[in-house]
Amino acid sequence: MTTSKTPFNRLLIVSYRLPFTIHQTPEGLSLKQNAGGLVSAVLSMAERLGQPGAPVASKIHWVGHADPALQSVDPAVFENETFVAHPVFLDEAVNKGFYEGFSNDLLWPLFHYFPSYASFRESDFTCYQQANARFLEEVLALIEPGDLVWIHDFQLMLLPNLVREARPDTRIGYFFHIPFPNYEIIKLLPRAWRQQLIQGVLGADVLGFHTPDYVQHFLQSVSEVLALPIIGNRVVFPDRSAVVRDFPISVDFAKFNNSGQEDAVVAMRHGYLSLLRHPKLIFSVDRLDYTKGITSRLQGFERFLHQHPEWRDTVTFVMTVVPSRDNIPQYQEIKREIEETVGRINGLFGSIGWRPVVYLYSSLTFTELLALYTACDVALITPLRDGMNLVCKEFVASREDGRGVLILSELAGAAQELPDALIINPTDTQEVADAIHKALVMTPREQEGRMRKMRDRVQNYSVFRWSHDFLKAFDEMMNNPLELETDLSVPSFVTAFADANRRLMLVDFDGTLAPLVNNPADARPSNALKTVLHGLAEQSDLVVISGRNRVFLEKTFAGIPVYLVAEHGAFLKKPDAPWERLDLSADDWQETVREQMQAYVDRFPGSFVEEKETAIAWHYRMAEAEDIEAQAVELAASLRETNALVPLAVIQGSKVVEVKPAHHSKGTVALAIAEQKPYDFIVSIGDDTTDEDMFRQLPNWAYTLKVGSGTSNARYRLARQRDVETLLTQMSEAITPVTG
Ligand code: GDG
Repeated sequence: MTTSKTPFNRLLIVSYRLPFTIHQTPEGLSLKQNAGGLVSAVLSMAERLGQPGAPVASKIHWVGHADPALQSVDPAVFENETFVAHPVFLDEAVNKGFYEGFSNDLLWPLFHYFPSYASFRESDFTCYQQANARFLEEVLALIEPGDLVWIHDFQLMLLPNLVREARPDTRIGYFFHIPFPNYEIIKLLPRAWRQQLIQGVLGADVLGFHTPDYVQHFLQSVSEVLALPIIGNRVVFPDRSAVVRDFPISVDFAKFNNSGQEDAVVAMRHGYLSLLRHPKLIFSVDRLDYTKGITSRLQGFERFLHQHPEWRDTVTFVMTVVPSRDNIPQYQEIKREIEETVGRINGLFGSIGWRPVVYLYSSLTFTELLALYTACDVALITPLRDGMNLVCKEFVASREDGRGVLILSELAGAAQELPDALIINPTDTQEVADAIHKALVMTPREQEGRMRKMRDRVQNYSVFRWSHDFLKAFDEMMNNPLELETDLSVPSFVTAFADANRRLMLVDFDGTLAPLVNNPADARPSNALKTVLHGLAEQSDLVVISGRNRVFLEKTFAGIPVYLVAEHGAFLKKPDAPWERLDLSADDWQETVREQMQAYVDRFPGSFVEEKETAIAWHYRMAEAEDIEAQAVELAASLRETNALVPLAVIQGSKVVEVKPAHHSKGTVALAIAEQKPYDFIVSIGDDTTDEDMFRQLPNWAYTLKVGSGTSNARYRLARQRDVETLLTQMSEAITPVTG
């Protein structure tokens, strides 16, 4: 793994919980860090900074809520060799409304798609604001220039922006550990709350979610709730931008991989296996929560026992539920439901010598957990919704023997990374029953094949990769600012162009080579410009890179030896060669997209649908409705929901909303062309959001020119379309030998 330049001096972590406990030792009270994945990841960052044993100033600072009983403890106790803990003491009533109320009783159920469990209380929101403000006080008390503040999770959604407002120059990261739901769910929040929450997290420079789906959902909410421009994966503000990306969290692979053979774990494993005395063992462990799908998991197991009597007396399901929030009625209710279901299954199927479900309502030690991960034949992990789910990754990492089968819910974020698990829908008890059967009869060879792929994934994307990638995103952002450096110094640019040996020019069509016009069919480069292009194309590789279709481009540039790229990178035509199709995507999505766009044509006279070979576009330059831009945003948002076999990109250009397969773009083609030859001069010019992909993907040293106003990934700006013509003319003159 390469280590990039660290863009900060000290690291300040902020999370609701402090991952420490205060222990009584013979020398007095001392701070002990818990063994969670986040702590391991942060410790590895400490190593990266070369920090252990370093002076106090470079220790990692961790701000989090602590029990008010610790208020009287000497502050020196909150420090060990690596960490300084900064306890935030909250007023009891504020903490109740903030944590139990707004966080656990509203955001948790809502963001896990349980809206009927959500309680909307204004007083809770007030407490949430007050608590976030208290965390801010603590952060401000210790922040220094050059610090990076990394804020975690849904309890602290307002904090990034509070820090941004108080200290605008601070580098701020934010990571969201639970699912980010689609906009229909966010819409259930009162308008002011949703605005503050989204605005709140956008105070960060880098925002991380577990999966690409959550990122898309978040960006959709940003455009719906705040109508902010989004370029690529950045939300753009007038003075800065925020990068939004997926960073799948993981576990410390080596720790789990190595622990299975520790003496204590081996002894415990043997103890369990001799105690259970049944050949097959299924295992699950969860915190008590309605999102975990514990009852439907039991129902799946019950169905399996019904349908497969031959397995009775042979398989035991050890189901551990870790006590949690059981003072809340909903949690008491699911606990009762679980216990009833366990009782029913054991009563129906059990015998004197066999208890089908061994149910434990308690937490396990790490040794017990490892002994069960490594003893079981099947891990049955079936949440109804889970941001990521670390248990399944821990199970996989523990199986150094390469055996064992993972049954995993498709509604856990981890399912996107572990397709070699038996993926099930947790509400489908038949599917669960079938998967249990399939797992129990799976050959060792198949188990090993599946396990090897899953282990490779978890090993390659461990929690260290997660934290490393997150920090790297800051470096990348700092190295690629969105703000344009300067206006172009034309003489030095033209000289560099003329002096180069191998030149590449990538030029957009509409709004760049030709002015924007009401009817796209009327857009034409002038004859003078065509002559200039001809001259340029003879002495450089000139690529016209456009969203237009093949026929239009070929007709417009007939007789000029240019490269043509049509439909945003779907087709490429080299001079004197036939068209190549670069995109080979399925087109199952076209029908529904066409229908939705047609509905907008019916509503907004003057607008029309353009059918391309690989894309469909709704043009509304001629539509007169006053709120047409808002309507376009709405259409784009609903198009983003389209189900398709391939990922789709919904592009909002200048008076056009276009849908195309995501994996080709002007950027991918521009880069591919740029890498074909050892060019020593590259210029790309464009005016539209689709050109941003091109600006972003080309090498840093390329000249990237944005035409017109607005933020951009480009380095330079040309004020108007007609400046392009002037510039190209000067470039052409600089390389044309003077005759006569
Ligand atoms: C949030 C998101 C996301 C559980 N029981 C015992 C025990 N555990 C440990 C497991 C695992 C962790 O707790 C639970 O993993 P989750 O993935 O559910 O993590 P949470 O922090 O609860 O949840 C979740 C996660 O954040 C990370 O971003 O994956 O989706 O909800 O490490 O091993 N450990 C021991 N005894 C137990 O009884 N020792």
